[in-house]
Amino acid sequence: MSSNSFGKLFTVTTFGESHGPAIGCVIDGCPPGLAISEEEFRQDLDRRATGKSRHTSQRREADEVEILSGVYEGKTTGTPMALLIRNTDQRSKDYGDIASTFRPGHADYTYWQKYGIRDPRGGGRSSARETTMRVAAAVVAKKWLAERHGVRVRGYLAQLGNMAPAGFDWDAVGRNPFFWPCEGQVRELEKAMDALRKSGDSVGARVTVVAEGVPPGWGEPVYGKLDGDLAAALMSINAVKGVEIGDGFAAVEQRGSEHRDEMHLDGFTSNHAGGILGGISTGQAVVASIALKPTSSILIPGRSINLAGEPVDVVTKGRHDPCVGIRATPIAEAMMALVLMDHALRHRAQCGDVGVVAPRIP
Ligand code: EPS
Repeated sequence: MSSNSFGKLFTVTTFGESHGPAIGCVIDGCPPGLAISEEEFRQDLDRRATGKSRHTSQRREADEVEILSGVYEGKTTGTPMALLIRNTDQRSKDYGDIASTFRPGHADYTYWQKYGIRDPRGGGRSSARETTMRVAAAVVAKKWLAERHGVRVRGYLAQLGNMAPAGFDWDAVGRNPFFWPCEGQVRELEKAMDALRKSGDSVGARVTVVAEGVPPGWGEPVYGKLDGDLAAALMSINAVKGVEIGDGFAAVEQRGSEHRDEMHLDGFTSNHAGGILGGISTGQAVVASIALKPTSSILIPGRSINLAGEPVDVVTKGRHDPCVGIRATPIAEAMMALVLMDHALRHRAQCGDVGVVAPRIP
């Protein structure tokens, strides 16, 4: 089976299942000389992890990264970096019933139809546990992008069900378990999530991710557009059903005179394009949003079928997230960073000699 790798020059391959002994990734193409230690993975892995608040899955994983290769005396060597995280808190008995039924709205059914065999424990390969390794790989990418280009990638929860932020403060995002940019609403979110959890149901969410400091020129027309690669990378995150770049679908109702970002020698007047024109970065912030569906593993019985082809009611036991979007912010940041890293190297390979071309809008 292929398609567990992505990127052309900064290539990430992930492997592992939610209830297997370990998950891991191999990063190939990391530039040599980047200082990196196992401790540096801690912060982002903790931001993404389960069991950090009552509003997410209560599975408790240590998520300790072991660097198996590609680093010598604290620096990347340019050879493949293998990262490993051992699974320690699997509770596979929760999935006893799922082995012979299909959760409505879950990949259970399509994996079965495709392969004729599946690991039902914790969703196996289709589990959001896999995103741990994306976040780990992106720690390397984020560090290189920041050091080499001053790029900063950060995200926030832009909608939870029908609730939208009433204000915006980047500093607030890191101070609550929702990655919510308006501190005054956190209590309200907690109440909504408590009620949702008690009801046994789930809800969708929207996450926005912003990369500042991206220079103009990254992205390759026509089949390697920066927005095309970003859309594919973001869409590959579990539960994602929609991706927008910049104004996205709001552009449908806009006029050209409104949507275009006017240029002055001292800056752009707006950023409806989300920092990408013709598949190439403009130098403005790259902005993307994702829509995440409500978790399909819920306590409310749903009609389905079993392996014997009989109608059944399915109730999912286990330690599930009532809103997967709550933990998706670091994952979306990771996918943005990995795509940018790949494109930074691709731009350097083909156009590194072009240098800065005048005029340039700051
Ligand atoms: C998940 C189901 C839960 C989550 C898991 C994602 O797993 P389990 O049923 O095994 O407890 O805890 O998330 C993680 C373990 C993680 O690290 O993100 C699912 O069905 O996708």
